[in-house]
Amino acid sequence: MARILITSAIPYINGIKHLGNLVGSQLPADLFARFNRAMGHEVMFICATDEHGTPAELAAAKAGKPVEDYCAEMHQVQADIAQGFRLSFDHFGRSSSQRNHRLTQHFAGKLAENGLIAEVSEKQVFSIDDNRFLPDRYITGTCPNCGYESARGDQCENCTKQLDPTDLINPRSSISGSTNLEVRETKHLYLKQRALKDKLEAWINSKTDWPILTTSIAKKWLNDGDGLQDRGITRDLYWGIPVKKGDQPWPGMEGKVFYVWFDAPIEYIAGTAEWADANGHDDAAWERWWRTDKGASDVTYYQFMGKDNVPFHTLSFPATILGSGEPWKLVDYLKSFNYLNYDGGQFSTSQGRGVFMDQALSILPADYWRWWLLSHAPESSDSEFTWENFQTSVNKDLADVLGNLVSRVTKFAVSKFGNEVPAGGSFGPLETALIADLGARIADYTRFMQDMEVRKAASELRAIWVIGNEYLQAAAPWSVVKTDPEQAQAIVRLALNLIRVYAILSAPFIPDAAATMMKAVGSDDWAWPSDIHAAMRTLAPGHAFEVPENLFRKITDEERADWQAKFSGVRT
Ligand code: B3M
Ligand code: ZN
Repeated sequence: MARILITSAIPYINGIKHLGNLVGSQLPADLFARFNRAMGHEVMFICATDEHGTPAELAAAKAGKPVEDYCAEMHQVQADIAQGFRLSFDHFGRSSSQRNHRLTQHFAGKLAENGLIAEVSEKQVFSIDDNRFLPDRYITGTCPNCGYESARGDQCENCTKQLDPTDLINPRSSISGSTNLEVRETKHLYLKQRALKDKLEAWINSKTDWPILTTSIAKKWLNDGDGLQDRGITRDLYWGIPVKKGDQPWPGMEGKVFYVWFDAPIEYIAGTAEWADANGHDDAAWERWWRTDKGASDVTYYQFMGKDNVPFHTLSFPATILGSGEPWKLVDYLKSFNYLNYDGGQFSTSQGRGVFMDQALSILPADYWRWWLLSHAPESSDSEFTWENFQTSVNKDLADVLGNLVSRVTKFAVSKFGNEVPAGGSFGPLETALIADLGARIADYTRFMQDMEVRKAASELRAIWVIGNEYLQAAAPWSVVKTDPEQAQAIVRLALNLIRVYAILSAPFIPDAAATMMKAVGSDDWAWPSDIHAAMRTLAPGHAFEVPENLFRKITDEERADWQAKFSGVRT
């Protein structure tokens, strides 16, 4: 039994995520967590809300609420939606937790002790019309690297370059649009990433098994221009983690907070500590996941995120960890995703374009979305959501192939032989061939899941469903029963066992349908079918089963057209 630590990029608190965000981090992380639990491994799966920074302050102001209240409410909203999508976090934390305050201040203190923090008097953009310093994200301008005209002060969305606001050409306030900006002097802390370049480079170079998408982004920014830049890690804001050196005050930094991207990844650790607190465990319980001197050396740590978050996880966060000089766990495997596009354009939170998580659940249950999103995960390139494609996948894969098999088998079995697994006959050549084919395909499926090859795993699973249908078609128990009822019983017995095996294999993708299937065959044995011969005989003659409710309904052309129209505009 292995120990597997999994984190998903933590969603910003302001607003609800769209399906593109979901498929780029939380959903594939959940798939992987469910699979590893099914394999019998010990899993710790952590996510949280990313609560600090100006977007939260501004959203709270817009809602007319204190930012603390706004964040508490939005955290609950996101937690409920996560539950709606069956995201099986061991803990869904909050980056504003006291745990994260203490850990973030701890890391800053260690970095200072190790000479890796510089105090820099710097010039910062002040918006005269808005009467405030403008944080990075709230300055828009032209990217000096690629010329994109709507680059934000922290990062260019177009070329992923991490930026400082003063790098932007023709800057303007994103709050008011005002160009009436001036530069004022203020003191900030900088993390001397440059001093850690060799260590970071050696570490990244050692990751030969990482997806190309991940390492290419990491290496690009490691060697960009004059190399890795030192990064400002403090801000002039009210809402955030107060700047302290461990638990000591930091002279000259009064009234300032840490930059949201400094504290957000530390929340992966803090979220695990929050898990321990919430479950009445001591510190040792979470430290054994994170401290290699306290049991974490046998943990394998996987991170999931969209490609825009890769630089922060391959450079900035590892710089914090390495720079601390303490034995904290670094990520072992970083799975990153391209973008999912929406119906001929981009999903966009700021423009309210696309389908958002709450809207998706209001029209169809989680499994429908989980299946489509994961089977079309933007792994090797960007992919696109269209309503036609969604309708086709749901109707074919889920309703025609899987749902239909389950309902046909159980209904036929009950009508001919009653609601117990029939005892007659024995497996012949068709059954032997199916079992051999299943064994080979399950081995492939298991490997794809282990390797986080999400699309390949989905298409193998689909193929596994298809061969079951083909077998039934060929075995034709509804004809055989007329001439050889014993043989029809053997076919039914195999097919009922097949439903159980499908429940186990499908559960990471479509957990609700899997639970319904397992319940229908009257079993609670979720052991991974590594031994397919045994697995196809688990439900013995006399074992009771029932006909489940219809697993999946089809999407009609009318519904598709309705939804397409309903979600064509912009969410306000
Ligand atoms: N909150 C970006 C996002 O929500 C950011 C990720 C933080 S991971 C530590 O997409
Ligand atoms: Zn750019």
